[in-house]
Amino acid sequence: MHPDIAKILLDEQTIQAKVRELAARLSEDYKGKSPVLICILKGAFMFTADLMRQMTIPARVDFMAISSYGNRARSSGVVQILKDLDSSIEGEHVVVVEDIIDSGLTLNYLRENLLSRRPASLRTCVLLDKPSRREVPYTPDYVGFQVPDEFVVGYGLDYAGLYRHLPYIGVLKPEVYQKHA
Ligand code: PRP
Ligand code: 7HP
Repeated sequence: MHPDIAKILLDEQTIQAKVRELAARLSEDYKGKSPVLICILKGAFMFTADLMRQMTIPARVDFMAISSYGNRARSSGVVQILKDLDSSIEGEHVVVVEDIIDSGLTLNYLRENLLSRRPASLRTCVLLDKPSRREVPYTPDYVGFQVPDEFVVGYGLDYAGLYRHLPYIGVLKPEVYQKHA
């Protein structure tokens, strides 16, 4: 285990089993269609890659990068698009892929933004859900795991840009935060 990690919440095997399960559900639900997976950078890159690899239907992938809001913007729910999709999603079946939903502000904004582009359908697939942190109501269509209100890293999720490479999801030791505070 990485020395900065206090405990492992979800080990590699558990994550990969859930990814296979979600991929199977998506492959069944979108049978006969070719959905577009929209990977929200950076956190969702690993989940999206593993998910797509386990799907048994043809799918395309596109990427968006969203600014992380400061405290002031957080209350207004305003998010900024740093990198937009390369292609139009008009008439497409869209699945937004996220590593985590916390306040719900990011996905709430994205839903409105993407719906205005008139996709045939729009659903959301998140690996982790922290329902206790929600500031705006949002229920993702596909959820891997519900997690408690602890700051987690690994499998794409970062603290200060680090720990994304870990194959498991864990809770950081408090002294790591204190060092950066
Ligand atoms: C994280 C995560 C979601 C968002 C969820 O992104 O990937 O996009 O926060 O939080 P919310 O539900 O409170 O809006 P982050 O800003 O950490 O950027 P990153 O993916 O580049 O690490
Ligand atoms: C964003 C985020 N990034 C990493 N770990 C968490 O627990 C997080 N919540 N919201």
